[in-house]
Order: sequence, then C-alpha cells, then structure tokens
Amino acid sequence: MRYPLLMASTVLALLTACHERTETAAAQPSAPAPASKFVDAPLVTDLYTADPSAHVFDGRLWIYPSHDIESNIASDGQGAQFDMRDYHVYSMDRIDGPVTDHGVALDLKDIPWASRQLWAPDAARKDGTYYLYFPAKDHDGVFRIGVASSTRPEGPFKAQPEPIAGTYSMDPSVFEDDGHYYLILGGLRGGQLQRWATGTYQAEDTFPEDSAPALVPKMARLNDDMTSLAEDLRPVVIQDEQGKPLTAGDKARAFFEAAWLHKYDGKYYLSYSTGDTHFIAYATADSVYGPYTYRGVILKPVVGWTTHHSIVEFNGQWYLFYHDAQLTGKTHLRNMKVTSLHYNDDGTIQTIEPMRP
Ligand code: FUB
Repeated sequence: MRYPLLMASTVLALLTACHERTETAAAQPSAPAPASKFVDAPLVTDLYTADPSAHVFDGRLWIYPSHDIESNIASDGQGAQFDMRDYHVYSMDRIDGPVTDHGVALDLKDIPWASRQLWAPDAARKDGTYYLYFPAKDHDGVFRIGVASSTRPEGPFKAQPEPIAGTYSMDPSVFEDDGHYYLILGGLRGGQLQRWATGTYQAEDTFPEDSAPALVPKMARLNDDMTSLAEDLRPVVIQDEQGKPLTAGDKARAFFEAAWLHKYDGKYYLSYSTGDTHFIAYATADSVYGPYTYRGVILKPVVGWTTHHSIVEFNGQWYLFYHDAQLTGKTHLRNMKVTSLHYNDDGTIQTIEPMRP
C-alpha cells in the first residue's frame, strides 16, 4: 500500500482522482490535501509552477519551471488543460532561503512558430549566453522544441523564429558533459512521441504491444551554436538488469515523460516519469547515450497525475526539484518543491516519500 496509515477518506479520494490526467476536469478534486501530510512545502504560492528544471549558475540556484494557469479547458486525454502561455524564472541563493520571481522570461506571443501549450522547459549556459529550451505546439498542433537566448539567466529570452530542426515531442532537457551539450526529449500520449514511430509525424497514435520494447526518450548532441542538432535524434535504450529493453507493458519501470540526465561519480543517470504508475524512476549507464540499466524509484507518487523533476548539486548537497498539486488538488495547477536527495555507497539513490504516513 502506498500510504498505509492514511485513513482520511478525503485524502484517499484526492489521491485517486488526481491520478487521472486523462479524465475530464469534473473528475478532479476541488480541495487540497491537509498540508501536514506533505513532507515539503511549495516553493512559491502566488503562481502555479511545475516541471522545475534547476541549475546552478555562478553560485546561485536558478529554476526554470512551467507556469500553470487556469484557462478552463477540459481535459481531452491529450493534456489540453495544460494551457500554459509564458515562463517565469526563479532563483535562490540558498535552498531554505527566499525564492525570487524574476517575472516573465518568455511569452507565447513572442514565439513566431508556436500556437499554444508552453510545457516543461529547461535551460543551459554556454560562453556567457543562456538558452531556454521549451516545447510548444506549432500552428498545425504538432509539438516541437524551440530555443530562446538571453545574456542573463533570468531573461528576457528571445526566441528563434523556427523550432529546432529535427526535433519533436516535448519535455526537452539539456545536459552538459565535457564541454558537449546533449538535448534529450520525449513524452507519450499528449506528448505525441507515439506519433513519430516512422520518423515522420503521423496524426494517428501508434503504441507498441505490451510485450514489445517500450517507447524511449530521444537524444542528440547540440551544435556549438546551441540552436541546432549536430546529429539525428537517437533512441535512449532503457534495459533491465539482464540487458533486455524494458517492455511497453512494464508500466512500473518504462519511460513515459520528463527525461533528465545528470552525472554522479563518473556514471550517467537518466531519470524520468513512468506516467500511469506515477514514479520518478532512474537508470544508469557508462556512456551518455546509454544503454541505461533500470535501477529503481527516486520519488514515490505525488498528489496530482503528473510527476516531473530535476536533480542538481548545490553547495555540496544533492537536491530533487519536483512538483505536486498540494495547493489546489488539481492536476493542471501545480506547485514546485525541493527536497534533499541521497546516494547510497553503491551509487543507488534512496527513494523519497513525498507524503508522511
Ligand atoms: O506541464 C505539462 C506536462 O505535464 C509536462 O510537459 C509533463 O512532463 C507533465 O509534467
């Protein structure tokens, strides 16, 4: 059982309803769960924030989240209720210190190719320029990855006139290793990854059989200009400890969305959401391109259907940034949080419980 001592019927109803991203808005609860059950508090409460990508630039912690809003669009099974229209950038000089909102960093109206849904972004810095990578639907309703740049970490960012050629789907994140930058992306269902099985966009969904290898994130090295791919996107294989690719039916372990790369003690760590089973899981590899071997769960399910995170080292301590729906109980109105992350001596990550029993 996930929460064995949690007997309050309201909280149980909340947890059940919140794990239905593909259901109608009417299925969503209207009351938040009691604050005392949550291990961590929301980092900001005046705006709804989600998908927090954290980075340290010049000793300061910078957060690039989605900015959730209520636009009263009903859920359509494709995430239409996630109708975000701009990005705010946040920063902190210490983890338990105040969080500064630097205001609007990029607005949908200033992205020529994008029509809607500014979903989970990430940022990177190279040679004194800051790059914001973000997904949005183009004017044909197809998710693409865009990039915008600024001389400052908080923006404002100026978007490129076109999406990054050769990219698709959503949830981009950028990982730097040895002076090279790698873009990893992808997400199922509303994220449209299942529509790219042939390499070109098909309006129909094509999911693998449960016994077939699961869909996986895609990755490519970025060119020095940080705005184009140096190679075609390639699949990032996630396998079990016997070296077999995880299957699509392996819902507790297979990739769904929210890929994040980091490195610890010489090993590459790929973490991601398992979607329907609501875990942040992880896998490790000796090469940045993989294959990655499944290792376990970093974060147990949070309140809300989605789970999305980043992992960063700051002042000698590792942190997991994540979100839940504590403030609203609504899956599309989330709040970002941070908690400490710990490794065991063998490099495995200790599983984090976001709720108290
Ligand atoms: O915020 C919109 C979408 O919800 C993200 O792109 C997914 O990762 C999920 O968190």
